[in-house]
Amino acid sequence: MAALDVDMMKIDHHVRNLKLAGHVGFDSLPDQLVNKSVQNGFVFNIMCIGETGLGKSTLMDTLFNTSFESSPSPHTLPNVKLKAHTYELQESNVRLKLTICDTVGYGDQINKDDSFKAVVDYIDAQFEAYLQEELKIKRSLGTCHDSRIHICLYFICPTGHGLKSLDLVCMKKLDTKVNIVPIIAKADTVSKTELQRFKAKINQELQANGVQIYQFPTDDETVSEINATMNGHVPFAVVGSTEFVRLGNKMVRARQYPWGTVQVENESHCDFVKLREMLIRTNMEDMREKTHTKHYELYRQKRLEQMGFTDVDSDNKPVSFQQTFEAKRSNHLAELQAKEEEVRQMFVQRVKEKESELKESEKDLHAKFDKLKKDHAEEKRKLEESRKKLEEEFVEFTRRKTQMTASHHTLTLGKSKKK
Ligand SMILES: Nc1nc2c(ncn2[C@@H]2O[C@H](COP(=O)(O)OP(=O)(O)OP(=O)(O)O)[C@@H](O)[C@H]2O)c(=O)[nH]1
Ligand SMILES: [Mg+2]
Repeated sequence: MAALDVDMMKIDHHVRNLKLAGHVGFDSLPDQLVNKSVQNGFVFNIMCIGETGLGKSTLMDTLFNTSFESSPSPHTLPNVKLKAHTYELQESNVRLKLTICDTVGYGDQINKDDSFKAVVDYIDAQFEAYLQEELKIKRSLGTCHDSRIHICLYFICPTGHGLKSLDLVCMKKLDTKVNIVPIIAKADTVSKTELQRFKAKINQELQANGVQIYQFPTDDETVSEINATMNGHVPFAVVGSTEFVRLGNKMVRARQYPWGTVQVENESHCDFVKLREMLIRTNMEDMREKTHTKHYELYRQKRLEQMGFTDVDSDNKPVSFQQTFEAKRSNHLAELQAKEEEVRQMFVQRVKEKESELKESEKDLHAKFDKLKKDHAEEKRKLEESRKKLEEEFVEFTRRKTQMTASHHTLTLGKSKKK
């Protein structure tokens, strides 16, 4: 390891500019990259957060111009769940592995304190799965399915009054974990003038609460102008539909009402086209990249720090992975030894306690035995005494009896002489 460090220090890092004498061919690198990406296909994961029946599934069908065949959710679930489905889509020769993750039962509970928790846990679980794959010795990041959420479409209820507290709490919890794009759902239910006020109110509330929503990037000059304009239209007011009406010689997605028709793709009717343009046609790659370089990076950094890894020590000197590992290993060993010592001490203490308990009971037993012995001797002595007394009494009795018998005999003899 030390030898390697010394060798690396000898490398001259000075870079010189050289001119090529002719065509070499590495100018095809961007094309090679495109070919490779097309061959591998792309992955994109969308999360839809919104109350039950707010038009999440309809909007996904509208956005990808297909039918994902979802079933409506009940309003009576005791807690929020997340449901993810993955689809393979193809447009021209580009394959897209699309995962749509839906909240089920969001905002339906009386106590909404934990509604966002399931969402946060789900996003973290996808990051954790990727991190665990990255930390393996044999990694298969290229082939394993990347399930990290690239965009979170937050469906705002078209009340016209601003955001609900659940909306703010949830978006605040998520803004460091995922690219949030808030949208006003079922925008055909809000009038044109109301909508402008509603949008302004939402933006002001987001700002006042410090919620960082996803900004379409303006650093790439090919899209900077359109993205900057679109940033000014957020939150997009969208309408979704699974029904089609004939417009000229074309069938278009629309919602029909007794007083007229809302055309989903008509920019004067709603912002659906803007949303599709921003999410799918212009910034899909940016959202994939931001997820990896910003949100995942933050998660990874926090987790590695939690595990005890660090880039620099307390003196701001670089610490290598191996040093951290060795420090952690010796810490762990020291902890183990301390634990072992503690267990040993506890064992010795327990043995001592048990020993003194046994000694105590042995002493008790001895005392009891001595007392019994003494009692027994006392009893024996008393019995001996009574026996002696009885014997004496018996001797006395026998003596008296003999005496009595003798005197009775003399008396009888005297009487018979008189006759
Ligand atoms: N007015 C109006 N109604 C809509 C819109 N989008 C969907 N709907 C209607 O709202 C109802 C619910 O739509 P879904 O797409 O099933 O809503 P969801 O959010 O997926 O519902 P769950 O999955 O059950 O939570 C359906 O009757 C749709 O036709 C919209 O943009 N405007
Ligand atoms: Mg649905």
